[in-house]
Amino acid sequence: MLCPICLHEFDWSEDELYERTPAGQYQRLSLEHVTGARREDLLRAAHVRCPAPVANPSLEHHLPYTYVRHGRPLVIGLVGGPETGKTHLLASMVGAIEQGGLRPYGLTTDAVDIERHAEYVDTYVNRLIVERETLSRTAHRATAEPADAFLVNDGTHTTAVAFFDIAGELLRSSTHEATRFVPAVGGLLFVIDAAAKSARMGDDSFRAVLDRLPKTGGRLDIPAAIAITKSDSVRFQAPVDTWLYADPDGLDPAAVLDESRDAYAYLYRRGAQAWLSPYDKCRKCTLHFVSATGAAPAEGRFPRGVRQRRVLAPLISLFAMTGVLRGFPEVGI
Ligand SMILES: Nc1nc2c(ncn2[C@@H]2O[C@H](COP(=O)(O)OP(=O)(O)OP(=O)(O)O)[C@@H](O)[C@H]2O)c(=O)[nH]1
Ligand SMILES: [Mg+2]
Ligand SMILES: [Zn+2]
Repeated sequence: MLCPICLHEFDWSEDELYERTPAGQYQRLSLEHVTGARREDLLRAAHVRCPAPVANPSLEHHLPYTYVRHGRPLVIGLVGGPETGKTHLLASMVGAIEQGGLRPYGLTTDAVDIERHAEYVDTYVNRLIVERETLSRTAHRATAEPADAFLVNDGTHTTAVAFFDIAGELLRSSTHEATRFVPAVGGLLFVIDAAAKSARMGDDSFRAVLDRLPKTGGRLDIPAAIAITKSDSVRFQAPVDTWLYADPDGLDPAAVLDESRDAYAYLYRRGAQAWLSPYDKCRKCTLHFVSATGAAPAEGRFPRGVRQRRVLAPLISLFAMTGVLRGFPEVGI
């Protein structure tokens, strides 16, 4: 197993499981003589301790058993500069998943860690979608843990998928502790702010992350999707309007290719070639117009409600390129 928090590789066994107490501590969980539904129920909330040596007990960490049980997880990293819209995009994507947005693709989901997922939904998704409030900039932390994680089942197999979303400034560094998940990523979600003024400069976080990952023949084998978010702010420009209001159901590789081509041309025309570096560097990369909120906030709120557009398209594309979603023709250009 690969620990997504510290990148330690370890073996684990079912005899050493932990449960979380209401106070947030971990204590040994004994499943001796526990069978049937009760056992399954306890297992769903059980944790495995990462055995990596730590300098300080506060750095000790546990991973949900459901996360390690399904083989190697898919780690998806959101990459983009400060305030590009990463946190709103992830909250909006999780909101769309909660509303059954993956069902048309034959995918079902469960939380990896029920409590943590509930906490994420409460502090991010509900705040944005129910309370209609903007989310805060992501705090600088010394370590990174997944923001949220799901078990995704495509009808034949289950993959654990974990999302990392750290502050944009920290992504520029290749040594900061919070970026430790970078070498473990199996899918990259690059986020571009459609409303950004200075397109020519590109994005330091793209460069830092791309430089750090292994390449063969000068290119990366890690699939990438580029989400041009806040597309609502440029929605009257062709061809953004066509794609932003397109019918989102179903995965049509031809449509993915067409949208990628249009989005590439759109960025190119704006002189944003530097933003296209993920496309140049990754063997498989798709581009998408999305909007996490449907409109810009006014005084920290979305008074007319949050209407996300096409936020699951980049995710579906990543799922198809990484094999989480099988039974669909290859996508990726
Ligand atoms: N118009 C519009 N504004 C958005 C959208 N998504 C996010 N925003 C706004 O963009 C700003 C930054 O969004 P965040 O999600 O916090 O950006 P971030 O990339 O997580 O920023 P850091 O955490 O600092 O790296 C906020 O004021 C949001 O309200 C969108 O889809 N459309
Ligand atoms: Mg953020
Ligand atoms: Zn670890």
